[in-house]
Amino acid sequence: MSVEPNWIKPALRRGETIVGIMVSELKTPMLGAMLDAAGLHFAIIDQEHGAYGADALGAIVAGFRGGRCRPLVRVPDTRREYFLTPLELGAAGIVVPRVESRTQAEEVVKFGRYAPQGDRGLSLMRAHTGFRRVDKDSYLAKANDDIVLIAQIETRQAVERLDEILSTPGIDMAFIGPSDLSLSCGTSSSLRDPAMRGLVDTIVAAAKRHGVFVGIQTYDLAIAAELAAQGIGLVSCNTDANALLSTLSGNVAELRRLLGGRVSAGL
Ligand code: 3PY
Ligand code: MG
Repeated sequence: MSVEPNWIKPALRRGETIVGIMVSELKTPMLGAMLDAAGLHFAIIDQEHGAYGADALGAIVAGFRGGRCRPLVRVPDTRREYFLTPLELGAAGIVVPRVESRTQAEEVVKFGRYAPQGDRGLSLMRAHTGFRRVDKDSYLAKANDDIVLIAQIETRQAVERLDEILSTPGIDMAFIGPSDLSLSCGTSSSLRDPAMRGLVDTIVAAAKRHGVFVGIQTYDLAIAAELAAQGIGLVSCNTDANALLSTLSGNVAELRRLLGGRVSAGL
């Protein structure tokens, strides 16, 4: 938890859909304010595929303070130090790629929650407490409740072990990564493909069995709406790179349609 209100799990419990973006390229500290102004509910700042070191992450996460849009951080791997820095910078949750076993899911909880649920290291007067003197016991209990711990389900092995992963106490959400899942399972990555939809259905059913939320990454808004109706509460509906490229290439195409050959073909 940061001292910022972490309203993600309460909204999901009310059955609301929360909408956000995966950010892997942009590094401006204004990002949080921009995404908040766009009406997004969360951003996943991606340290798996994106090149964000601790310094860049610190500036970016700080830029979300005061808004409703909440910063989640996708860490590169399941390691203690990868969790500690984003959480103490004030991340509202941690997304862990390629969770494939009970042991790994237990490590996610160990690194992401304070004792007794986990074994997160303690340092209180930092960004996650707003540098305030907090009452330790109530802060730790609230942080343990508020932080969203998200296990990515994106390999065949993870699908085969859904029950052991999603029954791990302290895991809040299964996040479906269609790209890696398709590669691992030999299907299309399109959520319109029946084989991929079958995998999604299997994951959603397991999540329901174990009372955990489900999230997904997709650009396909019609499918996102279908999946939301099916119970997928967290939808990451774009990436920073795609949002820029699709808008700008569309602008060029539209001007070419309006102006024809007057728009330069380049060198
Ligand atoms: C995937 O599709 O593999 C993801 O990790 C989503 O970002
Ligand atoms: Mg992936």
